[in-house]
Amino acid sequence: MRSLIVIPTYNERENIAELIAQVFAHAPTSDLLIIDDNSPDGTGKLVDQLAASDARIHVMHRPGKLGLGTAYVAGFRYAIDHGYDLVFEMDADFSHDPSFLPHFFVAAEGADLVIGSRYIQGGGTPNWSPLRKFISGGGNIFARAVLGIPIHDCTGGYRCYRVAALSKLNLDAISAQGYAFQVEMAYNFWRSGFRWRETPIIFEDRRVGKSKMSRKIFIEAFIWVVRARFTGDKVVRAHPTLPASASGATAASQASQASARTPGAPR
Ligand SMILES: Nc1nc2c(ncn2[C@@H]2O[C@H](COP(=O)(O)OP(=O)(O)O)[C@@H](O)[C@H]2O)c(=O)[nH]1
Ligand SMILES: [Mg+2]
Repeated sequence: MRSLIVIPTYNERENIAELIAQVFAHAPTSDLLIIDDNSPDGTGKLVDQLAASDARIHVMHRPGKLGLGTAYVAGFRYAIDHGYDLVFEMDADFSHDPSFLPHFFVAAEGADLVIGSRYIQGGGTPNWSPLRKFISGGGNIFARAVLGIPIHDCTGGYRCYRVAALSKLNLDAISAQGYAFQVEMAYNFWRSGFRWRETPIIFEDRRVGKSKMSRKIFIEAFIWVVRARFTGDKVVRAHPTLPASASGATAASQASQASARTPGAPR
């Protein structure tokens, strides 16, 4: 199994070196792709230096801040083009604790998408204010109710995708950028009948630096969910004639830690 961990960065110079060290401590055989959007704080230069002495580290430089969604789509394409089997999404700010990586590898054995979930037993956001819990938790309940999607954490961005399944989606048609991007990907996997699982994660607050998420990103997610409710049949499958699952989706029996459902049926 060849795996690639994609980490988009924008002004993460204070986090990235230590994060890379921790990622390799827990996933030494994985490769890393840092996608830096010309961070003014010099993150890109720093990762170039780290990459020079470690062949597992790859760096993609983009000219300016182009958003999380396009960064991940670029990472997915890189994984497809370079023959990886699994591709991870991970933030650079330690919110996604690298010590959970081994759990993802185990869960990925029977899944096309593994989502690190704050909203199943064992997961959580212990340091959040009640307001932040309400917004994130409420947003997920809203997405579940409106889209009929059974996934508990649709907005979380700590994930592992099976590249064979990803390559069956038309990535050109993915349009969302922020939290909506995560919902859009989860929705397309579910509606395509791919096998998905959630594995619990404890989401930590970022250690240093600032969040890049804005009110605009929340609004984008809200609008995306409502719009998808009415245009829901437009799953972005690359080849509509292919069977739905990458490997024959079945309602496999699931470990108690991971939550799984049968392939998503249209509402
Ligand atoms: N390349 C790139 N990375 C981004 C962009 N926006 C956010 N990021 C990175 O995406 C990850 C998540 O962003 P963050 O601000 O922590 O989001 P939050 O955890 O929801 O507050 C971090 O690693 C950021 O550096 C962007 O436009 N381009
Ligand atoms: Mg963050």
